[in-house]
Amino acid sequence: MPTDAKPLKIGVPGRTTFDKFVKVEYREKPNENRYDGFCIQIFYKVLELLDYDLPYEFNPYNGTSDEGSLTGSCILSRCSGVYLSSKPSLANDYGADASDDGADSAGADGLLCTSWAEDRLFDTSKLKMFVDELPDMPKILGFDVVFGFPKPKSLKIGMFKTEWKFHRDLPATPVFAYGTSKATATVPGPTIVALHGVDTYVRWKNHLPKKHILPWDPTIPTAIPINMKGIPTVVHLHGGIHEPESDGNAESWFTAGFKQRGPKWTKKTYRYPNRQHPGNLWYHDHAKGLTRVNLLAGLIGAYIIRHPDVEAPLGLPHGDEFDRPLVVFDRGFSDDGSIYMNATGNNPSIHPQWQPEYFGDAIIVNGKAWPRMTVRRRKYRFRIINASNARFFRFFFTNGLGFIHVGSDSAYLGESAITNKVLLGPSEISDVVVDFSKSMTDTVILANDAPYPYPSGDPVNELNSKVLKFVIQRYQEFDTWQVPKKLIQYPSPDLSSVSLTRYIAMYEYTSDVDEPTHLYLNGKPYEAPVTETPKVGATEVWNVINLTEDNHPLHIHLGLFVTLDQTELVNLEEFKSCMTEINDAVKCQVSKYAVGNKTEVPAHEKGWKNVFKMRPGVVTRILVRFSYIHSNASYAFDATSEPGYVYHCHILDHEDNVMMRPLKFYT
Ligand SMILES: [Cu+2]
Repeated sequence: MPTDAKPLKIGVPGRTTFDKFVKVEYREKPNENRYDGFCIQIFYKVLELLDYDLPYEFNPYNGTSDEGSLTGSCILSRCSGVYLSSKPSLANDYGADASDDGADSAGADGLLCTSWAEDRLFDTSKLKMFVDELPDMPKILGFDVVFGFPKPKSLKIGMFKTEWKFHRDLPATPVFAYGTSKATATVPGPTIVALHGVDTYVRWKNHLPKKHILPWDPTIPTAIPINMKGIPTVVHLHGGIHEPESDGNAESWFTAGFKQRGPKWTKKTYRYPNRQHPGNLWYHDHAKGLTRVNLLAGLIGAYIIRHPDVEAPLGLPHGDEFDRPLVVFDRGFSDDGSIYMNATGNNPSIHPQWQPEYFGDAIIVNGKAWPRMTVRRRKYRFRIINASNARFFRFFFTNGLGFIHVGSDSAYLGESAITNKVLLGPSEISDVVVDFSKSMTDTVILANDAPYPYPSGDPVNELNSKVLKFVIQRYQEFDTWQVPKKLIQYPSPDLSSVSLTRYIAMYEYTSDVDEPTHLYLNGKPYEAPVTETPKVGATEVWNVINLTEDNHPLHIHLGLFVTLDQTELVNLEEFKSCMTEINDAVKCQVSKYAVGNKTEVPAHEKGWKNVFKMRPGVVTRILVRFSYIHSNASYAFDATSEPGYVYHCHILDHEDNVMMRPLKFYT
């Protein structure tokens, strides 16, 4: 307990007697990077822990409580650390084992967020690998066909709390899952198949309960509904080119029945016009400060835009049997089968729960841990989505079989490319063809050797180095499918049309004990006024300067980009200290430092992408286009409306705290 801590009694406003008390101790250390709602959020967190129902509407934003006068003291205090000090009986109420949590003395019975019962981490090595068949998620068509003509379709897709079997020998896991009903909801959710040029409307419906199944952290900027009733969610279609109102802005969240809505909520039914190039997208939650926990809980699904006129002539493997999405992510489990998430932050006195990266040892493909798939001895197409929070995968086949790349993220490549390894950062998509007729063996394991965190973290182990086993049938099959060298040609990036050059610097901040506390883009919190304001239709160059030690997969909403070059910074510490001081790449003479080794962009990443892995200590130059890449035409909707878009790191733990900035368009 810090020496400058002061006790603060809180209770439930509006009640004259409190049947439960907690004491929150806090430090009066203003932290400019935090924002005003901080203590209110702590307050709500405590109430959640105590399972309180507030008796009447209490507005945390104007602090009008008459009793307990919590808000006044909170706003004054600007806490930077919160400790829960309780009567012994209270600890029993929510299962915290105070002696275990590392809180140090001075009457602190436990850190606030260790009060989640921390079940013991299940030993995943007990799970036998390759015993569950690889599932195919249910498919939902995003269009109707009337008298032979495709027509727009309206879908209703819910988010449900249900249970999911991640492995034959693991108890059923409580999850949040997308589906058309609770009974049919799956993790990942159904694959939506849309048609180019035909609108798909989706009403995303939140049927989630009042409380989250995972520990979240109120000390990072987080969507918190009034009275803590409900779980904020909002769906983003990753890779979609659509209006801002349908983009799933982090502050457009809503709770069950749309009862509560975030400050930037606009509408119930989202419109996906599907006017863009064909390819692979995925939908997932994007609620402010809850993205990492909502995705961990299971709110993930694939979305494919097909354009038969353009795609059929390619002759790639097709049909449900031979063209399969593979949604891959890592999870840890508790003994009771629930998803394990470390409930104690790496800097618990600053963020009780937040950790800079989530990793689990079990590798899940289409909802099963280390599944197996029996394949015929011929070509298959796999649309591989890395839906992990923070884990990079470097996939390879244990028998040397190769990958023939046809697409990257949402777009086809201009030319197919062959590799033996595929490095995918969180949220990246690789669209590959695998020719099992070339296999010298009858079984092969899709494996992973990416250190975590990437690139300089731990090496993979026995568990997280395995992904999926293919059992290949003996008989060679006749196979007319092919992978042409030339795929789909889009207008190439044109440097002469660049209207603006931007500098985007990535910063990580650490505590006294040298543990990450938060990460920012351009040294700014998400709430700071928008600084990236491109014109609709513009082509811009962004110099992304990674001043951290991690690789960050940067994702831009709406726009697609081509990576031009990657150049190492020399005298990095000198440049970094200038940037830390004045946060201005031009004044710090970035061009003087960006003169080191250049890394070639691999052939399979040379196309139009919406995520790129920003290497540490490197300036990555990308050419971003804010128009349709297949036609260069301007968007078929108003991209300038509220609430705008965002761009962010797709390591979800970074995105939540808060490596994300607004992106607003003008004409
Ligand atoms: Cu990051």
